[in-house]
Amino acid sequence: MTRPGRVLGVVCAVLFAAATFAMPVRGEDGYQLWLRHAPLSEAATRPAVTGVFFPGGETPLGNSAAGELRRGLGGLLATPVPLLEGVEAGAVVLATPETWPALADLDLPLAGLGEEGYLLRRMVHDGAPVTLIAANTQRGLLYGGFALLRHLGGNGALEGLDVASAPAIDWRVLNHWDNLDGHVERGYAGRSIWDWWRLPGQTEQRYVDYARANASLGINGTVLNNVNASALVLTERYLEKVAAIADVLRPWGIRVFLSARFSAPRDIGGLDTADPLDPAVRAWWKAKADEIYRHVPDFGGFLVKANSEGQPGPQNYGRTHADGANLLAEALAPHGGVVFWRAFVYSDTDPEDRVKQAYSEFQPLDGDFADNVLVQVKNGPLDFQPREPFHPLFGAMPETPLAMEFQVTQEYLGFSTHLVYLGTLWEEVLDADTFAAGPGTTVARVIDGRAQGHALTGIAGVSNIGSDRDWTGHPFAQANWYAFGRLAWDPELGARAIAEEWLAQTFSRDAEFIAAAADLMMGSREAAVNYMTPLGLTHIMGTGHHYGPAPWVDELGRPEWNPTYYHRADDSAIGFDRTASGSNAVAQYAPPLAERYGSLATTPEEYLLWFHRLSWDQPVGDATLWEALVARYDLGVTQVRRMQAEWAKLGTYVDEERHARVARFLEIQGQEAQWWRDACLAYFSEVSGRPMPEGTAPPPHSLEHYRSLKFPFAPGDG
Ligand code: BDP
Repeated sequence: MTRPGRVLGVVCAVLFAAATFAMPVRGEDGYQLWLRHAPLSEAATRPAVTGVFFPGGETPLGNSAAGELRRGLGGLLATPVPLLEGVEAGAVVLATPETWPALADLDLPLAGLGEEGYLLRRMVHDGAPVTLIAANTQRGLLYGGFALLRHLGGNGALEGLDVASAPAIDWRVLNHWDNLDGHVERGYAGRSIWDWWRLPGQTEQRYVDYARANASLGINGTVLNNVNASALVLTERYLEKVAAIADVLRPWGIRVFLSARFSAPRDIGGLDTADPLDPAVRAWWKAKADEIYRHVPDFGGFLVKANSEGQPGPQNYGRTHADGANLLAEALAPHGGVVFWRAFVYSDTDPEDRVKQAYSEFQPLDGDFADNVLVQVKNGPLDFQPREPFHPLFGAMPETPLAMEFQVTQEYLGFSTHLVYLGTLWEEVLDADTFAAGPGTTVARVIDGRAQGHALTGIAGVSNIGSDRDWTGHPFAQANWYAFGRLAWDPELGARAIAEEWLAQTFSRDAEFIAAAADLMMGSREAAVNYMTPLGLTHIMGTGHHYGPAPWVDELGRPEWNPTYYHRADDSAIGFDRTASGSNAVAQYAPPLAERYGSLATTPEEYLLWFHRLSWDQPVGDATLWEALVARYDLGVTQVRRMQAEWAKLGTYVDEERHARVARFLEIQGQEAQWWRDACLAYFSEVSGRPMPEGTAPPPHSLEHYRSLKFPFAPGDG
């Protein structure tokens, strides 16, 4: 380096250090998500890293990997991290066997890591202590780099580092329910991040930062548009826009998918039918797929909602879901694309218990789907409720790869106003034992393909991302995006460990802070269940927008849209009998579970009213059912008050801006929890004819008051 260069370097380092050191004390707006890379506090204990050795060549993925690693390490170490010309003491080596032949001599277990896995290892090379990030591909290096940053960002040490990791599931995909006009169905964080109007000419830095955040978790696909799809997205004009987004996401390993409207051949193709067995329709989809791949050579494929809630589908022509899925699969197959075909169906003419319908329709089609089709199943048989048992299709279609669909956006869990950490909900589902291939056949093992030997695997999360500066509206809703990505990579990770990682990177690495804030997160979903739908109640929210309580609604056009359909409360009993004496939905589960849920004595309390219809006087623990219900609602409110008090104590660890924002949201959550409790108890007290138990507070308003509340501008409506 020449003298002026050296001086400039020193000045830059000082400025850089000053800027990054300043980060935690300044108010933060949350834009950086978990990628803040705030300086490790004790300079003396910072890992001795001198730079990044990246004998990579100039591939887009490799450049992303090396650039992001330098950026992240620079933040953590509060000093710029240079690219090195060779291996030296303190180097982080970022290499594949192709780019650095020395790897071959090291006898590393790379073979099992596939296309996406990575290895992190502390080692001595030619006498120099170095940190190795090794992978078979540049994509693996990208994920490995982020893994090292996550490790260090969570106070992890370099010494002794030895990690090998590969994703359990192939397709780890976000589903955006974003309309082409910018409205996000069930979106609570502003408008769509995709500015379809300005595309393709203008792309935004936000697209890059979106891609970085997803890549940091290993998310490798994104469906850009709503499942309630407009066929317009498949027209030339929009495909150019799609291609522009794909170009931005590609260097971060993310492939673009589209939701396809099944009637597109009619809507935009000039045909008079969309019958999947019609040769002209088949030819149209083939030509359309070819056209898409001309714009986006690595296009991922289609997501389809068909014959569900008014969407067109193969049944309009007397065909099956398999006929429909296979039509699109055939068009995509020559290009390597896949179809995610959703199983979220219930019919407007079928009087069968709604939670049974998807199984009844799809299970008989097992084995009929083409090889590049995944059937995408929501986590529970109803619809993303605060608590449901797992969907009985998991395990019941051994010949068909099933993809999991989780809802990251909090449609039924307080929008982005409530702090509800969903890691625990998803862990509960993934760990559930289906017994499909004997005990231990967890949902996780079904979707990662191990239980039934599937090579093609997938998991989808309905995104909670919007144009809000902090992406998700509530600072803690970022944790749900994060947890989805981490569980998609490894569905056997623990929700608490994920929460702790996220907290350390997002707020503070202080152990006391992490312990307290993780406690708060871990209890938050159960609190929401308690103040919304305890003891197995479900689907009692407001009509249309799904905001707030409305258990009284009974006049909607279709029976299964009404809360009264689900809770069935009258003056003698409450709950839905799904045992053999009722709808027998229990029979859709493997025998050990059918038996467990079929008997009141063995049904866990959290599913009581989901599976059983019970007298208000039914003993539950030491109380009657009515008393237990009131106690649960009260507990939910108390839990939120406790969350408020706990958060208030954590002010010293978090920048003022985000601390205050969370505190205000918790205040709203407390008011809304109280409202849920009061409105539901006012209603159930009236239908049951039971007074509030002694020692409990009567709802402050009449039932009429709660019924009269209207929310015409609630966000996210469909
Ligand atoms: C429901 C949502 C609706 C979605 C539907 C779906 O209310 O907006 O379109 O799920 O998943 O929960 O298709």
